[in-house]
Amino acid sequence: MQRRISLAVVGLTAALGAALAAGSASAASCSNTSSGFEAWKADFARQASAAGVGQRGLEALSNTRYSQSTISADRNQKSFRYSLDKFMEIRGSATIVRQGRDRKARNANFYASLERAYGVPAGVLIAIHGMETGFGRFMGDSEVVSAITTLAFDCRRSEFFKPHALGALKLVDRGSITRQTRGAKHGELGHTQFLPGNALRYGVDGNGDGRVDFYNETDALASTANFLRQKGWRPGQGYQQGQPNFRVIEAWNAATVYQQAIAIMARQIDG
Ligand SMILES: [Ca+2]
Repeated sequence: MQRRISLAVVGLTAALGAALAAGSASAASCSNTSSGFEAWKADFARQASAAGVGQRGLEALSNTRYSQSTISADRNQKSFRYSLDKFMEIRGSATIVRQGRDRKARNANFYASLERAYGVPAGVLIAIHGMETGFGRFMGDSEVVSAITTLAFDCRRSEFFKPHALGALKLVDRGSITRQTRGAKHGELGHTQFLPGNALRYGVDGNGDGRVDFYNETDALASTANFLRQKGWRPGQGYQQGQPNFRVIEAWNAATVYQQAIAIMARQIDG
């Protein structure tokens, strides 16, 4: 009996030792500068592998560079301090609405097919597309995998960005992006600027070519509609403030003026 207890204690001690070793191995810490990025990457690679990231994703991770421009942009976010009117003016809402109506008229069947499939009307998708990238004209010039990995390493919002960094690596595995793919400063992808974790989760192959490509307009808009549907969009219900689908627009972007602007522009586009 004594002997068995001793063995149990030894076993427990060994388990504790292993747990402590694992704890220290996974504790490569975040930083507010580039210092320690390479050591953190090596540790994050182990976490990524355990989370199911494959060889291509891990290679992309090893090739990432600390993105100072992403951190500079992250330290200097200002646009949502504006009033709604000022925000809409600065973001060119009148132009988005005018061009958006034209896009809807020229591609009526396409937008109707998205509404049949996902229940989301054209105006909402077009307003988001216009607001995010000027209908695909400005999709960003930051390397997505480096940007999102840098944000996962940075201490300010590490826990928020880590799942998106893992998402980006899995998108590389799937062939949706490569390590050279460029997006916005926070790693947002393609026509409607999905964060990588959302791209992984909600992306759909809208044009049926076997690949989910957020730089293809059809795939990007179908994925956006799918995101909104999965977040609770109710077909046929209103999306202005106070109506059931406004809270789904809230799920797309956390900034109130952005949500209000989308609802207003979408109504003007939908007529
Ligand atoms: Ca596709």
